[in-house]
Amino acid sequence: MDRPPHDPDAPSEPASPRRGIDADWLQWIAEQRLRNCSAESMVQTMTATGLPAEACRMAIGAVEADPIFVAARRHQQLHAKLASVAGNLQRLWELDPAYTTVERIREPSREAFVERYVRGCRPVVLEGIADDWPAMRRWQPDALARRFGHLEVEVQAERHADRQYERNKLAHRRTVRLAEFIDRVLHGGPSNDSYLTANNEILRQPGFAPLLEDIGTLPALCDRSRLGDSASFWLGPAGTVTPLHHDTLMLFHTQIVGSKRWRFVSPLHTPRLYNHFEYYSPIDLSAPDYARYPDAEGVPVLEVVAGPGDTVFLPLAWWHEVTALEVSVSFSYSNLDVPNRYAYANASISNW
Ligand SMILES: O=C(O)CCC(=O)C(=O)O
Repeated sequence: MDRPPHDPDAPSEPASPRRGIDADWLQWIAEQRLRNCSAESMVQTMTATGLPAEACRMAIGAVEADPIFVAARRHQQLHAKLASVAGNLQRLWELDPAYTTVERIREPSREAFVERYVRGCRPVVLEGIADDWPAMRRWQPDALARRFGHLEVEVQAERHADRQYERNKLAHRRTVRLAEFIDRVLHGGPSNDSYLTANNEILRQPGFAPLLEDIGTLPALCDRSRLGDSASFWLGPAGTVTPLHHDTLMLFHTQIVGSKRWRFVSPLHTPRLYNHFEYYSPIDLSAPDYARYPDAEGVPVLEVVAGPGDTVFLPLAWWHEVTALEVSVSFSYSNLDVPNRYAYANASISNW
């Protein structure tokens, strides 16, 4: 490759084809080319920061000829192939005129449920499951405070100070007495600042064991003997938001008190959700930033509000964002008697 002409005004720097273009720029060039940005638009961006145009053109050429870039292109083509397979299957799903409706059903047979919702991979709300649950009478927040208020629980707190509160959930753990937390929930008004989430593990604590006795009939495909190990308790004010993510298993989520709005996005749309880190998407379905995340525009969102006694079924890998519309108490469980542990490869790109 030709070296750029020597610049007599820059005596301390030897001339180099990548003059002033450091490793960050080279990575940027590679990423933009992989997104099929034209060389000229990249040169414009680079020269706007003061870089010499000729050096920019040479660096772009050098990156494209680099065998490492060529290998990255091949992997990109494979990824694009898989994304198009998922996208085409999704087009078939969306042929269903009722695709965006979350059905509500009552007392399905085990076989029908497994076929249509588990293997068919569709979210659904089951009505009536909790009709015989003592929890429906006994889990009003003030009643819980009377029974368990003296016990300590772990909540997620100070979430307002951190946009990535769910990703950073371990840093937000705080221990409080349940009575104090419930008082805040009942009298503090709507807020997303603190929330008693599945991570609290309270159902594994001996003091909270009586809560499990308040759970009655389960959906037909649940294994009762594994309830204690697979269940989670959720309590918070109106306004809590669990941001868009997918789980690694399927679960049921029964609303006991108050209501939550569930928004779902198909797993086949994963390539459009910027899932660069673990199980999270940066897309806020309430205020999506399509300038920053253009591929997410037009992705259909399914929405349903679950009220007291409703049980949401979360099928495999479906993305979901959950907002409490009122003070809310709910109970989730993943003790399905079908295979329910799934591994996912993670991109683990934390700063993209
Ligand atoms: O209820 C919530 O806030 C979130 C529930 C959820 O995302 C889950 O169980 O995976």
